[in-house]
Amino acid sequence: MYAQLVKTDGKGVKPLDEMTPEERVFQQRIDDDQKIEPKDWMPDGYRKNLIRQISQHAHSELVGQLPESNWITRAPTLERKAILLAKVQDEAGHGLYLYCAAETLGISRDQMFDQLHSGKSKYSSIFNYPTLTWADMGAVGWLVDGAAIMNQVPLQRTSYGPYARAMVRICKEESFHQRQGFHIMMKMANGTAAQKRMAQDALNRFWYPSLMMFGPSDKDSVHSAQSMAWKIKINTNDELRQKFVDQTVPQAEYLGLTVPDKDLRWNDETGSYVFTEPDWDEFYAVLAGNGPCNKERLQARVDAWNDGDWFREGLLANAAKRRAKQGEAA
Ligand code: FAQ
Repeated sequence: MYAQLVKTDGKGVKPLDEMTPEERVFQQRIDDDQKIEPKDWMPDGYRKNLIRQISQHAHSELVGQLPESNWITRAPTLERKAILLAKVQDEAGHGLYLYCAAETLGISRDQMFDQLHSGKSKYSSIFNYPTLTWADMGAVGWLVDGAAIMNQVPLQRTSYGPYARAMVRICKEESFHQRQGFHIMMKMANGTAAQKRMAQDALNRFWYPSLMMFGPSDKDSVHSAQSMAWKIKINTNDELRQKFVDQTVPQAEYLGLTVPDKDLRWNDETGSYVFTEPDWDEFYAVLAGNGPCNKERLQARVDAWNDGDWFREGLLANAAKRRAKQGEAA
């Protein structure tokens, strides 16, 4: 159904009758909901677009560990510490599945890290905001993982097999992450007056950055039309943002917290909430590297890479030794 919209050069729409025979067969496979696998023929644009999206997703998982790992040593109880530790480790695992999925498209892990460290490749804007209080751990789990799941559940049906399969396990784990965040919010919102204030403050600060996670509004989305034609994306940014608002507002009400949007209202006709859009100037400023924590986050990743240099060298030296020994034995 999307065949008429397909752009293969990333610049213009390529009508069906201008496609090469290979492109037509490929599009038909997508339209028939067949999975594309690493050794299958695929248009260059499909490969590039997938590498872009999957690697940015992988980077988000890695950078996404930073705001939460900041709180592991300060978690209020041993149980909370163990849960947070497990969650942060899960995010590292998600990064690894995603890097592996991207590698099947012909890019190396080193190249992807280089793109992250040089600023060529993005990671999710949300992780450029600070986590100031323990309630922020609740807000991150509830809202940030909640938004991540909203986006990632449909991605289990994405057209590229390795990406779709990685998403299955990731979604299961994200679901636990969302619940542990909501549980923290429940405790805080039903705690002392000071704890409730902290919970409200966390919601105030994380609400709009969470809405931004879904990307620019559809009219400004560069990749949506192409990505949806290829089923790299299943929904538009605005569709998912709306679903997230519709799901989350009643949860905030249940917590006794107020969504920081004075114009928020239910629309009986559409059966959904009318809400205020995020400040898109702020969104683009964060994307351009000018968010509250951009420099700190990227520096932490670059430092981790540089600090691990001796370890990578050791592994390579050991591998070379083993190969040499095997050569001698042969
Ligand atoms: N932040 O044309 P579109 C997580 C960029 S989940 C930064 O609409 P697209 C779990 C976009 O890349 C978070 N950049 O783009 C976790 C493009 O720039 P480019 C990660 C953004 O790709 C939870 C430009 O704007 N999830 O980490 C953002 O069709 C808790 C134009 O935008 C995923 O990556 C943004 N928010 O739609 C971990 C899910 N939005 O590449 C730890 C998979 C847009 O041309 C703790 N990705 N941009 O330079 C997607 O679904 C899509 O890539 C979107 C963006 C929806 C993110």
